[in-house]
Amino acid sequence: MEKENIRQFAHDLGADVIGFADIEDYQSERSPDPKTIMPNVESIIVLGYRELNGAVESKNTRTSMTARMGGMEVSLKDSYLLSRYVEDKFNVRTAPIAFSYPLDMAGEKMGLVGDVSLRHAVVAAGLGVFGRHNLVINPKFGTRIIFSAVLTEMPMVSDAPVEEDYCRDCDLCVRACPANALNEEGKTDIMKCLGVSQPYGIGEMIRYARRFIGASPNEQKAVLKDPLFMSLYQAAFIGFQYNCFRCMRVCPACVEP
Ligand code: B12
Repeated sequence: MEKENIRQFAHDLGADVIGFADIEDYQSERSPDPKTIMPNVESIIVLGYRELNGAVESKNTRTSMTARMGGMEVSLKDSYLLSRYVEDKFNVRTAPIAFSYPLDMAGEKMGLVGDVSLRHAVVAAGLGVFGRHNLVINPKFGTRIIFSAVLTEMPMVSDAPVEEDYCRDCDLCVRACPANALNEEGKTDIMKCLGVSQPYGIGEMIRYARRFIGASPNEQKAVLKDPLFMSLYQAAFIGFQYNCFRCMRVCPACVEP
């Protein structure tokens, strides 16, 4: 009854798929204990948003990223509104979980481990299974789906897990990865992935700053005219931008031809 009520609300907001997990079923070794986020957390509501096929298939990655930014914005707003709804209607505490950032930048995590691992939450909430690309595959939208979530103090039984292994072991993702980041099964080589997927991230910013600081005033003028500077400048106000969607794009699982 409660689940159906919440499902309807989230669906009306714009989520494509909605799942529930008892917090005991959420197991993610490298992620923090959810009780450090909300001490009496009992369940997690997971919301999924399909990617737009035209955008994810586009070789123009700005177009893919534009659609992604739309998905991120909707998911942020929805998880916030759903959190408010559940707090008000059921008189329990809730907390929305970030799509991606803010991330813990301190210590070993260095912005590479979310406060909640959405993929592990997706599996626990019966919305998908891990594939060879280390992403999750949803039975309806395949790999072309992104997620957000809400932690709640409301006890919930987990939705039935996805039993079928939708990964076809075709290795298309492995071969399509321009960074060779998926060569080892069950592990993404993060640094290799980052080098291609976030070319205007912190790594490039540090390299650029070093080049600039060490240069003469004349060389500095030239360095400022480098299109790389303009891209870094743009990234500084747009935020994280992905420049690669290939593992999502090539995965044939559950995608209509
Ligand atoms: C940090 C991060 C990254 C980092 C590091 C990735 C990593 N190794 O975790 C970088 C920048 C490299 C990255 C890249 C990408 N990311 Co990212 N990322 C995140 C983020 C913010 C945190 C992930 C995290 O906490 N990882 C640390 C822990 C949990 O990972 P782990 O325990 O080591 O698990 C890893 C392996 O052990 C393995 N694994 C674990 N259990 C199992 C079980 C089985 C059976 C198998 C086979 C594998 C496996 O998979 C994991 C990946 O390496 C999440 C959002 C979130 N809060 O969850 C998005 C998220 C995982 N990213 C996402 C996406 C889409 C991408 C990219 C496609 C980029 C893009 N264009 O969007 C690539 C894909 C790279 C790839 N194929 O692995 C989506 C995934 C959607 C989906 N359908 O699965 C998420 C969930 C964002 C979202 N809100 O939807 N990402």
